[in-house]
Amino acid sequence: MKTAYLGLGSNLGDRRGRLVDALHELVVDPAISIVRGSSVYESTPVGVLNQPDFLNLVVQVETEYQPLALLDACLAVEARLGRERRERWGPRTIDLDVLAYAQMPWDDERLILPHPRMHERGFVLTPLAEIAPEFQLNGESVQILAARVGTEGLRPVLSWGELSALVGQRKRWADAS
Ligand code: GSY
Repeated sequence: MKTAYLGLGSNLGDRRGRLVDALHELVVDPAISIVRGSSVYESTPVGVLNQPDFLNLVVQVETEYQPLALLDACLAVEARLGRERRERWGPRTIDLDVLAYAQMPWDDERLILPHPRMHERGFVLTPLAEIAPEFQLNGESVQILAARVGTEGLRPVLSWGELSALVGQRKRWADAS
């Protein structure tokens, strides 16, 4: 089993509902266990600015998947949730990014680890610092990087406890139907 970090985001439609659905998909995957999650942050868009605000969070998972299989599992979740993305940096119903896989670097045409832009993104670093402040990225701790980038444009809107309760309800509903 390896520890990995996944970033989740949504800025189209029922954003919180899509995050709950995506986490439920991870929960029912026997090769993935969610160990902890951050609060959910509403965040102003980075990159293409003229799009709706995102909801973002980060989860720590234990997984039997190797990095590319974990990427495929994330892409499969996006596909099952009917991901819509009209342009590369534009709005999307659901986004699951593999941010890091243990301390293992990876670099091929499908996946670069750690995620090449995460060290400059507050919407990744602030939630990641909640759950893994000492995690090392390019020789610096997430806590230091998060403090440097700051929290401008980020508003905590839901705790991990509240979100995981919604995921539990979603699972009970799925199990009963
Ligand atoms: O892969 C990240 C998608 N994305 C986001 C995001 O998730 N949150 C914010 N705040 N801005 C973003 N820009 C892009 S692209």
